[in-house]
Amino acid sequence: MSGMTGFESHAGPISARWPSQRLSSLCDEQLQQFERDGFLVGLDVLSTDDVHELTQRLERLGSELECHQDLLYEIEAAWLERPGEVVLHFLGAWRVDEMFHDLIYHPAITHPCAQLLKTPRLRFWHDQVFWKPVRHPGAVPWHQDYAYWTRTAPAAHITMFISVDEMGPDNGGLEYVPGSHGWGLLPQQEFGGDMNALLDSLSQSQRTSFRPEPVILKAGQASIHHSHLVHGSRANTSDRPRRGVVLNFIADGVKVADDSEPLLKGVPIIPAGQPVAGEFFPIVLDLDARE
Ligand SMILES: O=C(O)CCC(=O)C(=O)O
Repeated sequence: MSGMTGFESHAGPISARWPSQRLSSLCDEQLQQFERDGFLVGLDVLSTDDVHELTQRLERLGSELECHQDLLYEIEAAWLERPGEVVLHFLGAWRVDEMFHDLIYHPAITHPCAQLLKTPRLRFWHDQVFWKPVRHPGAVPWHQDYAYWTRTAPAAHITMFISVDEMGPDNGGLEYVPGSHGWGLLPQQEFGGDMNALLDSLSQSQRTSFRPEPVILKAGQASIHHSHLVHGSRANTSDRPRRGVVLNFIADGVKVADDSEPLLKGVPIIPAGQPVAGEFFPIVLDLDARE
């Protein structure tokens, strides 16, 4: 992994940091719930000690963001221009910090995602951090994740949101629109733009069904959502920060649909039609190899 990360990493597909024998599995009811609603909430992913360590590492990373610009894939441009108004959002922490790196192999994270994508081989796509400081007005406009990912196809992508802090409506918690994963692909939304801009693109019946539900998580718990689920979040009106570490995965076999630019900043171009693969997109779970 030389040059790929800012640390010496020897972690293979199964990292020594996590107890690799224990794969958390979703039950049939959860699988059906995901099919119906497009999301699951309240998954226990990180221990109290892990949350404590991740918080410390995140705070260090947040205070040194400029030093890591080479390794990070992206620091949200709108945040750089208007940090007092826009949520801090950056991609690529897994290349900077060893714990963020190892997190992508965590069995309580990878197995549920593989189950929901119905794949034996789960591949890492990228990570994201969404950070709302205390009493911060930044909202994340309603959006679907796949609207940002059409450079890869087919859509066999999934998102896990891991809450670093206790999260609810008062601190600008995530909100999901149940059933909206069945609405087809809607236009991409501008980060830092109008929270409700997406509503202009909804049909009358979609507007009628637009009933967001708050996602309530304890620190260390996670939610998982479908690549087409409409979600967003409002301002943090509380005295508590609201930080989320988001991990995005794909089923092995997803291909590059557009090679006019690298898939992510600094990543070698993979020709269109070729599967997404290579050291930047490692296999994080291979169920066939475990047997
Ligand atoms: O943290 C937020 O409010 C937005 C998170 C998000 O968009 C995601 O998890 O895909």
